[in-house]
Amino acid sequence: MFNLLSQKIASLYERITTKRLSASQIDTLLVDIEDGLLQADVPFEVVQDFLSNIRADVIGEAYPKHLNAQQAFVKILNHRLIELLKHDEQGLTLKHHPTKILVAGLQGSGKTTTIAKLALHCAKQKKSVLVVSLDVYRPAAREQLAILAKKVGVEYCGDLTQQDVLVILDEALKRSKFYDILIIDTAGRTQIDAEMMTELKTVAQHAQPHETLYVLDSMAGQESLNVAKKFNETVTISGVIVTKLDSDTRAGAILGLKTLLNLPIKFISMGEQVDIPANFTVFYPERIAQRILGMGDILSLIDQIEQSIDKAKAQKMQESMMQKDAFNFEDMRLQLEQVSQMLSGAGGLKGMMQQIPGMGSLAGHVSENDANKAMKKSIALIDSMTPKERKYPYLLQEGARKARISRGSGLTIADLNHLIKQLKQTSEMLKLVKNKGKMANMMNMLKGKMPFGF
Ligand SMILES: Nc1nc2c(ncn2[C@@H]2O[C@H](COP(=O)(O)OP(=O)(O)O)[C@@H](O)[C@H]2O)c(=O)[nH]1
Ligand SMILES: [Mg+2]
Repeated sequence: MFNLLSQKIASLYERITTKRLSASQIDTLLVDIEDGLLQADVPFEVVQDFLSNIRADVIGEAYPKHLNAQQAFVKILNHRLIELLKHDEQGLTLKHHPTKILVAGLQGSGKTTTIAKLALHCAKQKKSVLVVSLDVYRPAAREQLAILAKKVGVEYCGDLTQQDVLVILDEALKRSKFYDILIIDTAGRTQIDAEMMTELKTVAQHAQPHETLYVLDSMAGQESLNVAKKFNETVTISGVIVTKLDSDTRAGAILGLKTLLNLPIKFISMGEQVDIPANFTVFYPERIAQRILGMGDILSLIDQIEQSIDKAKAQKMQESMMQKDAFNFEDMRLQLEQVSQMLSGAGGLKGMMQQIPGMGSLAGHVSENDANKAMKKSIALIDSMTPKERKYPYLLQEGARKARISRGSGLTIADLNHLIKQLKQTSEMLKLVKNKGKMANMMNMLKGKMPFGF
């Protein structure tokens, strides 16, 4: 899947020869990306959104200045692709006992095959699994599941001659008390019909499933999104399993699941064999994005570059704190950057405070917003200073410099004075600690990452 798109992106990558991506350059690239996405069957609306985001990244703040133009191009694309695929909702909720999973979708989409794969996936996590099929309409549909269940070593439940769907379901619900998981297979039609939807709704009301998974055939194209929408209106879908990703199809429709339907993909499935674990895997947006981009080595190179930049910055800060008496605005800028990076990853300020022994109780008293604002203000002020001023804070005794900096940052002289005071306090605190020989201790405690004023 996505082979053509990957090839297209690779050829665009080759065409970037300048050091920097300009806005006009990106416009020509975007035309080709648009082509590639539409050819891959990505829905038009999704493509337009995607392109305008990429464009904004190239001309805006998000441009990765530490990378060359080729790398920046890959990084931006990768980030936006992941964003298209990543949903807050991930994985299965298996906390109930038994956890009831209802599986729905069109006929031939791969429901029965996928259920066997899912059952094996759960069994591998030491869960006992019971499966049942309510497809009483197609001859041998239930036998198919019974045979596949045996193949992957899980129980099949039910009398294969019973024709009443709710009787079969009731029996399965009763027996499921002895299992961790019950997976319910349902009947499908080649296209949606009212009768089938009514039955599905009744089944769902009766079974009260914890997860309702929709099986989406990646070969079905964009129409599959409309069908998913109809299913979602009938029984609330909690996740999607995308099947037949082994086939050479234009699987672009799956890029619309989150944006257009707000549905999370939970698993991807490939191959007809049910007992090969690699044929059924948890969905990782990063991996699919990488498959679309086809630029694994460049992405890991970018990773390495970014890690070494972070390391070098941390090293520099540590050295300057250990060796110099005075703490300057350069150091402060570095710390602020690290703190804000850390905050964005640690569940925000409160999340971070809760992880620090003794600070948990304070977490309730801080305002995330205020802290963010203060941090942004400080950074804006420091960015308006000349390199010399950042290095030698005593220069800021001059009124003209103060006026220029506050103007440049759009803030007031009072804001700047406040920042200077903070710098002095930190500097003094550091000297004090250092003199007492407790630097190592403090560094340990703060791990070089604590913001000022805490
Ligand atoms: N290549 C491929 N074939 C699949 C996959 N999943 C299911 N199939 C095939 O698709 C056909 C329909 O599958 P089935 O599970 O019976 O679909 P159902 O009608 O939704 O229950 C069968 O021939 C399966 O072997 C897959 O991921 N890849
Ligand atoms: Mg079936």
